[in-house]
Amino acid sequence: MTQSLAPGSAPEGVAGQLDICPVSGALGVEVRGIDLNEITDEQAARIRELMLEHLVLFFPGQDNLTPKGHVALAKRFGDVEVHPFLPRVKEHPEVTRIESDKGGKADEWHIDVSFAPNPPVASILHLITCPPSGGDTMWSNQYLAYETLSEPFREMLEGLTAVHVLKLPHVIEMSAEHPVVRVHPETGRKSLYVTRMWTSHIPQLTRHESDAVLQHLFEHSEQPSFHCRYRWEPHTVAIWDNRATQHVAINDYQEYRAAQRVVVVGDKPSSDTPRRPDYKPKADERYYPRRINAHRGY
Ligand SMILES: O=C(O)CCC(=O)C(=O)O
Repeated sequence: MTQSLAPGSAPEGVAGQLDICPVSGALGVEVRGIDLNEITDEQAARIRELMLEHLVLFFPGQDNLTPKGHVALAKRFGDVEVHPFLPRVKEHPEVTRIESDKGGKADEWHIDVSFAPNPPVASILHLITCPPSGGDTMWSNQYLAYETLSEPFREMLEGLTAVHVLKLPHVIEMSAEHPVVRVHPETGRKSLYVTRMWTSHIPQLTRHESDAVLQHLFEHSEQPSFHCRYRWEPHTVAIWDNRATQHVAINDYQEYRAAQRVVVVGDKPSSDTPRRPDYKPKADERYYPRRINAHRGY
């Protein structure tokens, strides 16, 4: 399908035509006909619109994209931030380098940097080197995850929060509390906002309740009918909405794989219901210690 840019925007030849092809029924489109190294205001607006609609966009053939261009692209969508601990590209601290031979295999479902008070709104990943086979990445649509829960279960989740923790002993510790169901600030839609890699517990529940609810939400939100799976070619760029998706890099290869990522700074996730600010768990139901993710030490 070839779609023109936003109605009334620049004529063909100036802003050009975008060729858009769905990757799955749940989310994700491949977009061709644009050079991300230098985009116009109209193209930036159209990309944002497409991201809000499809949640993850793939741009193959971006061989020209330099680290400088990558940062400039991200700045079209907001401020960019330096990752708290991942390796950085020399002279471009905003560009995180993810290399398989240095442990850069994000092979558990996660939302980027959800342990921060203001997790990124969007992430932009540039695949530099791909293994000959394998190394795909999957995304899951968290609007669908929320909308397919039963109404009583959704009601139970409203107003609850979850704690997201990063704990690397002797390196860094960060944590943040966010709504379990967040309201997207641009679309107004609700999505599930818990993730296996970072979410430790729901502080308003007992340990057993929290473990059981989170286990169910992890399994529910990771199910294949909410996914797209992308087979990378070198110099494909992905842009995703980090507020309504989670993702996982499949660890099924031995060879070298490298990618570079820039994230766009976010706002504080919000919900449209009270967050039980006065709630105090009784001492004997206080959450401690947790079994889900116990291997991480939280
Ligand atoms: O390497 C990938 O495909 C995904 C990397 C990732 O999980 C991330 O950038 O957060």
